[in-house]
Amino acid sequence: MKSGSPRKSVFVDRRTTARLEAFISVKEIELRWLMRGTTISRVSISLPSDLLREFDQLISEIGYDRSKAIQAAMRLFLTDQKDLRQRKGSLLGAVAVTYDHEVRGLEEKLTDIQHAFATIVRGAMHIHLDERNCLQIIAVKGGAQRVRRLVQELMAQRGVKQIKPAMVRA
Ligand code: NI
Repeated sequence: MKSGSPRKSVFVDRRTTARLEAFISVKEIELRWLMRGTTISRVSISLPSDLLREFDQLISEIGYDRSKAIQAAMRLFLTDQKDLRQRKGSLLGAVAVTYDHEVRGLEEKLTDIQHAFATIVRGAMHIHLDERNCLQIIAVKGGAQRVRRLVQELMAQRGVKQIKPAMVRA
């Protein structure tokens, strides 16, 4: 029912009511069975307002609620991270980093990190996205563990918004 439209009263007889109640309790049991062993935690997190606004707008378009969308985003993040963690040997690829260049000292810090990882960082491309945001594409070639360390170091910096490692085969 659309909000604002007049409510219609629906007559439901006692037998239908009983059936509906039985149906609902079966669904409750099913739901409890599906969620067995799963405990739900409620958390409070801090987010930039513009990020939340964009997130809420998109999820309302695709019909997700916040909890469901955040769970999906967390699973995606875990998949990404696990993928990089499981890699062994020598890696070749690029790490894309978006960041806010107005964060004081961040640009210098990102350069310092690349110098500290000079044995695996082969070069970088800088793209100015808009007034505030920059994208750096860092080409890497080297040991998986070292690449992971680089990604961790970059991600730990305040003002870094997103990191996407993309490893390829030679
Ligand atoms: Ni820039």
